Amino acid sequence: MRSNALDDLRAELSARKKLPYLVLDLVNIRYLTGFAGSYAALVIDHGESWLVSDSRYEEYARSILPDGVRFALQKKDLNGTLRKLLKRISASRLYLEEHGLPISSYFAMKKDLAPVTLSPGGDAVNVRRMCKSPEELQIIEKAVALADACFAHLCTLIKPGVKEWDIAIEIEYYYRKKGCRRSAFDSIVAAGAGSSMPHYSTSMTRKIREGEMVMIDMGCEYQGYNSDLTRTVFVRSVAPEFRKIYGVVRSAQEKAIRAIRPGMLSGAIDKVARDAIADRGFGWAFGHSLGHGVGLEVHELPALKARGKVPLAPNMVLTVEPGIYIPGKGGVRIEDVVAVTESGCRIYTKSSKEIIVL
Ligand SMILES: [Mn+2]
Repeated sequence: MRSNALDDLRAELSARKKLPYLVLDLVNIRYLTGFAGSYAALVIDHGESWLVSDSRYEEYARSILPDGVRFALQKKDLNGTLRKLLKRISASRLYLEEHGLPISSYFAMKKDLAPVTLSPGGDAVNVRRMCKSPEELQIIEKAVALADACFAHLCTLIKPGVKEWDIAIEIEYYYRKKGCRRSAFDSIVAAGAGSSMPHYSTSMTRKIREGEMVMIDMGCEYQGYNSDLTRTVFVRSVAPEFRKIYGVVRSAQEKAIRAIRPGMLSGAIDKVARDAIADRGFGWAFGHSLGHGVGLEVHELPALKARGKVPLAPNMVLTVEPGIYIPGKGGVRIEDVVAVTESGCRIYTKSSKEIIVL
């Protein structure tokens, strides 16, 4: 939860005449209120806000909700509770955070809340979440440090004969042992040719062999915030082709990081890395976007993608993760997390980008 986030959002929505506003995205509700349960809706209005949830969460919600947010117990269904609330504040219109609302729920809501009109409310919370508070930055930096420490630990375990799956399990164990509730996503441990698939599914049986690369993409969720780290290491030796590819990826990644500063468009950063890779003849082998925001979600706004139109701003936290993938042979990806500063960016990730041979 970010303190003041709800007040700041309310002021923005009020200025844009978008109150009352309904938030259904649970991550956004957590950001605004601290509520971390699995079922809730949040109605934001001028004076007060209401968190709607059911009896499973009543005691918990009442104990953590900040001033200005009241608890509304849903006895039957959400729409019935919303109807009562909207009547109480004499609302004739409700603005919706549209993303993630199933079409079926939308039609049911439209019918059940009539004559209240439903209107698109835009994506105000996700947009606000792009720029982190000092407290959020601190937690993310710690989450990144845990990923770095985990990677250093893995480097002591990777050797010929070890299964991808064993490394993946070690990642889970390490993070939980260090106080993380979970890893940020299913860790990717891809040995040899499997590493040519950017989102390879870690094998339970595949053993790491001498002369292969191992691509590891993993992150943790620490105090609600995520990290994301990719390194590609080599086992015993490095094939000349992949030594070259590693150099191309690394220099593209470092160029993109050097280009990050407030005012640059997200798409322009993507282009720096994409052009650097294309100039070396590997443009065809880098298909995904360069990176993404990281915070309460491991993938959030802004997307560092081709033609991305988001101007970077201080305190955005981004991944920078170009890769080159050669089908049937293998791939290299290098990913750091950086925070945009007033004049450039700070690299949170400390793991080495030199070629690592284990
Ligand atoms: Mn990533």
